[in-house]
Amino acid sequence: MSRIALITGATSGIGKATAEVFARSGINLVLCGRRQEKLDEVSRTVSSQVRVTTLVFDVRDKGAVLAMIGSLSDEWKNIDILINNAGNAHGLGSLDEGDTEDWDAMIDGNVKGLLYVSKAVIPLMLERAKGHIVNISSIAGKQTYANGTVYCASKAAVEAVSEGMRLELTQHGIKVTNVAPGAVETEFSLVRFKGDESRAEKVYQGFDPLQASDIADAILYAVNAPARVTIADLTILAAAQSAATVIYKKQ
Ligand code: NDP
Ligand code: 8X3
Repeated sequence: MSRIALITGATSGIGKATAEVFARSGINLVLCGRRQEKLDEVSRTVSSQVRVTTLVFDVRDKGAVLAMIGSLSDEWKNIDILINNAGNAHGLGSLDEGDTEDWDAMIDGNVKGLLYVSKAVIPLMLERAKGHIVNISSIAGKQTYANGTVYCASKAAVEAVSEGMRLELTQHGIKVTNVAPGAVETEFSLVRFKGDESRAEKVYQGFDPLQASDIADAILYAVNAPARVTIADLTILAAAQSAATVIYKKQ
């Protein structure tokens, strides 16, 4: 089989777009997410181009992560590329008023979930002395903004994990790429604002936001770089965005 990529958060947004872009490049796919019906939809879209299998689990559930990835057949365990993409922001508010369940969702999903998936996949890469891990961080991992403190902290942790992984894994032939997008129009804001569509839409109004495919194209570039090249860190902003909270919007 040609290359295999395992993508978390493949049901929507950046993960789904990465699945589509990878499929067009002949990369076989292990698609992961919590929503089976969405995974099936993405799987149907790409299955004429590459081989696909799906795994349904919540990245916060350590047992499920290890069991589901462990349940892959020997052939599918030959994972060449891991896209650690699953994650979300939950809420936007000050620490004193913040909902601790939102904090748990962000720290458990964006940080611990990424670690659990990596713990399941890294030994498979070490056995073959090759692999490429792409961690989806955020501009929020590089620049903290008020009312987003916990989300920003979770993404700052991803930045640290990317650095640590590169320090540990380079000697074993495993590349690590950290991708830090700015504002991408996906389900991200809908999740952050708990289904409030008009509030979510406003985030992307008045400028031309990044599309999920823009990030997917950059990920493909990183995983297709020559063997001698590691794309260590990519920060990708909309042309109208100059910092985490600075977006030039037309009135
Ligand atoms: P979406 O909401 O469109 O996609 C999030 C994906 O993550 C979904 O497929 C969702 O799948 C999955 N996911 C979320 N929580 C869990 C969980 N606990 N267990 C398993 N899967 C989970 O948003 P994006 O595509 O924008 O987000 C993808 C990544 O990009 C996230 O890490 C986000 O923080 C990051 N990012 C997004 C930016 C943006 O502006 N959109 C900017 C910078 C970074 P399901 O619900 O089916 O489980
Ligand atoms: C998502 C981008 O700036 O809304 O990570 O936090 S931002």
